[in-house]
Amino acid sequence: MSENKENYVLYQEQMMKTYEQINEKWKALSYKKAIISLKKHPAKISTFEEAKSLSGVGEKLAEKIWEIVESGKLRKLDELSETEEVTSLNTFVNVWGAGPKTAQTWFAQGFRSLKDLEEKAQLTRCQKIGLKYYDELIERMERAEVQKIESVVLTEVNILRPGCELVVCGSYRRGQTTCGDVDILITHPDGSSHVGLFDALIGSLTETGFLTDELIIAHNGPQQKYLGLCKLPESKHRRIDIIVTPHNEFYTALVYFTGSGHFNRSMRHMASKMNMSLNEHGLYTGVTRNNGVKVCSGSSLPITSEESIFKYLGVPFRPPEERDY
Ligand code: DCP
Ligand code: MG
Ligand code: MN
Repeated sequence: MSENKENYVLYQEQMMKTYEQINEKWKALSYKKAIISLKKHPAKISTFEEAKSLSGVGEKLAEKIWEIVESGKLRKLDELSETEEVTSLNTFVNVWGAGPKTAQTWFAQGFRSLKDLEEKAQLTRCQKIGLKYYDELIERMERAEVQKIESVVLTEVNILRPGCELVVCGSYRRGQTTCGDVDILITHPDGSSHVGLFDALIGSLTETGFLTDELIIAHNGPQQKYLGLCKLPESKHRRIDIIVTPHNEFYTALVYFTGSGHFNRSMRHMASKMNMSLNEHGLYTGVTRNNGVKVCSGSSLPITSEESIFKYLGVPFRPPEERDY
């Protein structure tokens, strides 16, 4: 498999995603098969026959691959992207609280625009918030703004519980130049002083008007999670996620919350191959699975740093900036 993806692989991937989006499962699947063959193929496609000879690639797909090789474009993809269905679905999935399924349902109900949703759709409480701030939330923010938001939260944490540790995770920690939201992880190194902090913190940050809209508050084992919106006086509404964790789960929570999602999946996959299991709460050994289903949850390993997680998994340490895929 080559490192640089050929154009024809990229375009075929876009075709697959577009067909998935509009629920054309069979078409999506045929692209998926072709992509697998193309990736396995050792050489660049240089003739139409070569494309056609690949397993899973029939006449029609071969023509598309050949069109991309020859012209660098795929008209069908451009056509599809301009359809009302694809443009509506792309708009709808960006409403916070709506996924691909909801977007498809809205389209099937005849809705085409945000105005349609506002006037006619049955929206959940979260989706209403998502719609209200649609234009603001679609924008990513600069790192400098993330830092300002961090300092507002840190100041409050220091007032409520001096000695807490606070880390901004997510795309910010991975070094991206812009961030979709602010992901804040908080713990207290003494192992117990985090108790009660979550409610107090969310309470006072809401009272000051910094937190403007609550989306979800979740209890995830001993970790507490706030998903909502915040706003600096000079700026737009931004998405913020705050997790408070006991210190014994801090490093696994840190790896989880730093991501990327793809990186997390590959770490979990490596763990499962070693009869271990990794999640935001811990790393467990001696895990037994039956057809991928956990039968015995194993025992949790002592984790004292991010490095120790990599070590147990037998993989070289990767700093956050190298976890961006
Ligand atoms: N995460 C995960 N699985 C999920 C959701 C999140 O593993 N279903 C982890 C990995 C993410 C991290 O949490 O990197 C933060 O989630 P975000 O949705 O905030 O994603 P990012 O911060 O990576 O990107 P963005 O800049 O879009 O916020
Ligand atoms: Mg984020
Ligand atoms: Mn987030």
